[in-house]
Amino acid sequence: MKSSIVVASSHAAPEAFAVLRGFDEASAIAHDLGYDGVELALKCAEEVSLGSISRSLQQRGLEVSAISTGQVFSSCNLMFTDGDAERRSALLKLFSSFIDLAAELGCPVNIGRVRGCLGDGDSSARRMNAVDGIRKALDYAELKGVTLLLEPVNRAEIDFINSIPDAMEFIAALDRPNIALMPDSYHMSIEDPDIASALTMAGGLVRYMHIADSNRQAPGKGNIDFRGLFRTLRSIGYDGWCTVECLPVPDPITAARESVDSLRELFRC
Ligand code: LER
Ligand code: MN
Repeated sequence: MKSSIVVASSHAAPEAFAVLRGFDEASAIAHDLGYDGVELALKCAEEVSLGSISRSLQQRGLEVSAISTGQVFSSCNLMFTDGDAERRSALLKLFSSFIDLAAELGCPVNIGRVRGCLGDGDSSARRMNAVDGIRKALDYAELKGVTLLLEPVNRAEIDFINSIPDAMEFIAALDRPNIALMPDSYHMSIEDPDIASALTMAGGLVRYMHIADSNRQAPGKGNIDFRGLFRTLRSIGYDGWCTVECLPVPDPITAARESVDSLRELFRC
């Protein structure tokens, strides 16, 4: 397995859920702490320049594990369920540029909160908007050789696709080959009553992991049984990225250091 950490621009709001901020400084810290890669949390693809980010990472021997897109929801208020066709097409345009960047960097793109909310009343039209929009994004991504990763997110943040079974059902409805699952241990600790059996049920659909403890702090600071979780990951043949997405407490560098120290031990256990 490989370790990665979420990084965002120095202007990113707390809702970006990035541990480190400022792409170049963050890459230097990730490298010094011994991470294998960074996840770029972006509001739009233009936040980074392909040339300079590639140089900055290559110099340090780091990979980009994924592009994540939560700020498109939390800062730009765009979402696939939106009832407004113009806003949906603005989102698709923005997503296409993430896919172009991901094709260059050789990484997947996440769909977290950006799938959107359903709200009250009849939700079938909003759900269908999400199916249609995400299928269009998947078709474009397939042309570019990119995989999209659907992340279940707990009900306090979004009212649509909260648990592993919700995400598996939605992935089946999408009926496309280039979509897989990005479980987040923090969200699972809220929504999936038994983390081990949910991961076992998902099996080969699991292609990426977000790691934070039950209080969204570094692994080991809450009450998730991470040894059990990693045993389960190995039992389903998972050998991919484990990306730290914890709160930057007591400060970003301490959180990043404690997390990678835990991951190193968990990779061995
Ligand atoms: C949000 O809680 C989260 O976990 C992100 O990775 C998805 O937007
Ligand atoms: Mn996450």
